[in-house]
Amino acid sequence: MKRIKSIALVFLLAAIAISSQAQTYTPAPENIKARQQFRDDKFGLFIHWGPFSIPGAGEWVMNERGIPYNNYKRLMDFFNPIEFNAEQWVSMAKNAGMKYITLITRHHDGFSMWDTKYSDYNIMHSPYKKDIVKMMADECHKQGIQLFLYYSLLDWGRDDYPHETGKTGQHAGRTGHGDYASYLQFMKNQLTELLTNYGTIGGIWFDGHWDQTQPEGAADRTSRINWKYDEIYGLIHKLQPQAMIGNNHHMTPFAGEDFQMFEKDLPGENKSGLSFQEASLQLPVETCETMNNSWGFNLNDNNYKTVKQLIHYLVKGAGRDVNFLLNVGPMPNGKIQPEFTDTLKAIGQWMQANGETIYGTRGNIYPPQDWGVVTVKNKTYFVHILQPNSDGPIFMPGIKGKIISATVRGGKKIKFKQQAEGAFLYLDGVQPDAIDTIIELQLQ
Ligand code: FHN
Repeated sequence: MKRIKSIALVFLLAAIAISSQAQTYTPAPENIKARQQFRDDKFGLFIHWGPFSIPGAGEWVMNERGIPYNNYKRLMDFFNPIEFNAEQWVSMAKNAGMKYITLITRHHDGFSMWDTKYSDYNIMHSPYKKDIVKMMADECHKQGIQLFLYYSLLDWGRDDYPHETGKTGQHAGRTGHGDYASYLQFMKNQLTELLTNYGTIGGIWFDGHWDQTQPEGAADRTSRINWKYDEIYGLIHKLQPQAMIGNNHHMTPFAGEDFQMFEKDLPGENKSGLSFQEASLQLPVETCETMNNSWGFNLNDNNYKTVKQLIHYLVKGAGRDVNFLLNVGPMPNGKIQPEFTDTLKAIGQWMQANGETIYGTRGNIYPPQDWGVVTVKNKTYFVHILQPNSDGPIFMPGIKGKIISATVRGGKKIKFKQQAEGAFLYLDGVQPDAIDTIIELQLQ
């Protein structure tokens, strides 16, 4: 009896130690530095790619069409992206003005895009037989751009994933019981590979937590399983302390996370129905969005966003201190469709000319207005006029600090008037820019 009591006490103390460890996570100095860098970088490329690209119907095709896993898995035998060229993808991102890339390493269909020892359902067993994560990591390191890795917590194929309580993947044909201890060990093994064999990693982008919760917006969003994030996050921070952890659970950040993400919304909006959460005031924030309406390659989706729409999203994000992760879904042969590459090129040209008003700036210093947003660097306010309302002046209510000059970017000085309730910027004779008229205010 005494022995049982002391064993129970040991377990209790271990549990307290683990949970207090999670709650008292102190990011390493290199992680704090990485967060600042991330805030400065502002713009990244998201890549949704894998055998799911083959049917050309988006990355949820298995689930949406109710394809049993054993049939779906055959896609691996046709995944042979001989046109893939890591150098071209990374250059394309850099030329678009992007400072990091977030690559799918394993999406919900469970296919691993690297040479993993822990699952046979991986790129080395496809006809391509080359480690895509390695090629991308090497190229990113060569070209000096950060690589983040997307990793799905949810798996539509594995028997040990707790599928009985999952919302999706119910037509996969699994009959056995989930076993989270086994699945957790599998994820830890794979994450160890990703954080050991591919050099410095910018961060891990988790997705799929929502598979085990009530729908978005429900009052109770507690998870049906204990994911043991303290173990997962602890492992990542131990292996690469600078690597930033984000989890697309669409909730307030959990202990141990280093950035927060929104999906298809800026904080404060909820057009997607996925964004009921408040934006974190402590952690860097990112939002991701698609070029058309799909993440993975979709033959039937021509709803392309315009260059102007995407630049506006980027600028509005920067004004709110939010990074923009813009997605492409490459084709199964490894090429990226021209509609995407053309748009990225045009965004890159804009960033070339105006990146100074975005990179390294901070937002949320001056609140968004109907006409646009303000990004700030030291004593310079970049006033981004995205929707010039009328011929009248731009009014900046409640602006703090004394304005000493106002200049159209790359052009002439303009008149302004500052009084107790705010400042007026007079745009008389200023030709509005088709995308963004930027006024630089110098403050004392
Ligand atoms: O189900 C995924 C989806 O396929 C895609 O990866 C997006 C990207 O944010 N996240 C999930 C939906 O929330």
